[in-house]
Amino acid sequence: AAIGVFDSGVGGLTVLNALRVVLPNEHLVYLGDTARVPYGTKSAVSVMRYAEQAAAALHGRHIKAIVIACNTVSAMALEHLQACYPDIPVLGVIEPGANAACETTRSGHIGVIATESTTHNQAYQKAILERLPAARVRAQACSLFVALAEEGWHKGELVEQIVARCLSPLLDVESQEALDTLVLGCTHFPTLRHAIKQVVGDGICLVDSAQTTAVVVKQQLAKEGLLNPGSEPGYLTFLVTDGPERFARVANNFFDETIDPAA
Ligand code: DGN
Repeated sequence: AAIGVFDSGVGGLTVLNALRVVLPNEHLVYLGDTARVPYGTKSAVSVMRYAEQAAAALHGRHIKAIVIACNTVSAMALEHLQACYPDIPVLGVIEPGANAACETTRSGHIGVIATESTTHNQAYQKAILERLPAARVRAQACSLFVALAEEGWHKGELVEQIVARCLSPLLDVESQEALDTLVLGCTHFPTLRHAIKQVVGDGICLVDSAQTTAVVVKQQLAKEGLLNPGSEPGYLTFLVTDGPERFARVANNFFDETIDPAA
């Protein structure tokens, strides 16, 4: 059986990339809810309903696990989906990201950048403080990065200027302690990693929740005896709720393999 992966659109492809590297023999079915993206500015009630529908569509394909490859959905609907599907592992991106941040930080001063909904919901802040009660977490919504990433504006002077402007409330060291760790708490942000690193400098470690999630998925499948025993490369299936051509085109900015819009 395959692993079902879903996101509001193309962003979850950064998680899919990481899953391909860590689990090359697993079959993966990716669902992008392109008809309703972005989720990052929608209410919790709507995100919950969208998540239920996406998970039901994947579950109908007899998958063995669900990976919520979206920070906004993980923040709002992880527990709900786990309760809906107690028969299979349902994993999100927030806990692995929060864990990695706690392992990375030395000073305990952690920044989180995400969509408006994720920062407002405080899921990262809560998950980090549960593990590291002495941590000081500052979160900043950077919704503009989503548009930059989708347009393929990943680096260069102009992108760095925008990144610097958006991150300035987190980086202002006159009025607060300097951060030593910054969590990329939105699926789109790993594509801007280079520009973000240029702006924050060497003193701040970036934590990519896509990478850490893939490792946790592997550990969980191994624990439950669900890993594919074969050594053949796993197949990829893509499902979208709207605009397969646009999905395939924008996916080039996120995914290391080429997607055939007709497939
Ligand atoms: N996938 C969303 C997230 O990780 O929060 C970002 C895209 C969106 O829906 N705005």
